[in-house]
Amino acid sequence: FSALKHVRLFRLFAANMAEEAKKLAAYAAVDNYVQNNQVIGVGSGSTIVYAVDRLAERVRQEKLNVVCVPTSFQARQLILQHGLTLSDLDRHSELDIAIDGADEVDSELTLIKGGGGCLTQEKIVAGCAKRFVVVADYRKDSKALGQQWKKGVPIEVIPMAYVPVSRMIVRRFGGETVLRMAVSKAGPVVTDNSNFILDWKFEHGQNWKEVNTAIKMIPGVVETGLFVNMAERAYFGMEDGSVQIRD
Ligand code: ABF
Repeated sequence: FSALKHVRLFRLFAANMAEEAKKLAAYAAVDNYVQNNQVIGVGSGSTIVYAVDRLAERVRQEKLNVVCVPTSFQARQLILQHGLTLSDLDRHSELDIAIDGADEVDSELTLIKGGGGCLTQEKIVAGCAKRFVVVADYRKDSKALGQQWKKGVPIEVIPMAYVPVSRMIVRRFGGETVLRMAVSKAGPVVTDNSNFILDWKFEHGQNWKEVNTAIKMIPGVVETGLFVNMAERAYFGMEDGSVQIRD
């Protein structure tokens, strides 16, 4: 075996372990939170795919009557593909639960979200839910934000404002911002709401509540990927096959 093959095998092993962990967390959350006659907010990302799998399974097996409100185009597609009942905030503005992934979860259940670019709709849906639950693998668990997720806090901005918003954030809070580019590098990422995303690489030790409020006050900022005092619980799938709960 060459060293390269060892590295490849290890990466494959680690990726499989993370997928298994996502599934464990997602299944645990759906099994503990979902009940008949609920309106459920469906998050975005790769962990939520397992949650929707499990939700659809339970709906079929237990003949549950649930309605799903998506947080993104991806979530909408997932709901439709699984034959679940699709709704929206016009028809269901109060949700029983919302389940979503995260990029990082700190010890206080403050989250960084928006690595997938859907932070605004995710925050709106989570804000309409009586209970908001996070599903994640062990790599998202951290004591303080920035220890695990290195890409910074995503901030959705109105396109014409991305330069002044960027300047104001850096002047006030330090760090640096990067305009998120499409994989092709041909242009910026455009969100489901036709906006741009700035990834703010912050300095450690921020007061997230204050920072979130202050950034939201900057004209041109639509939303931040900081979720403060929103999640009531996080499920982490662990490397050893267990599930850890943080309340
Ligand atoms: C969304 O998907 C996010 O806000 C977060 O960026 C991401 C998590 O994705 P994954 O489950 O793929 O890690 O919920």
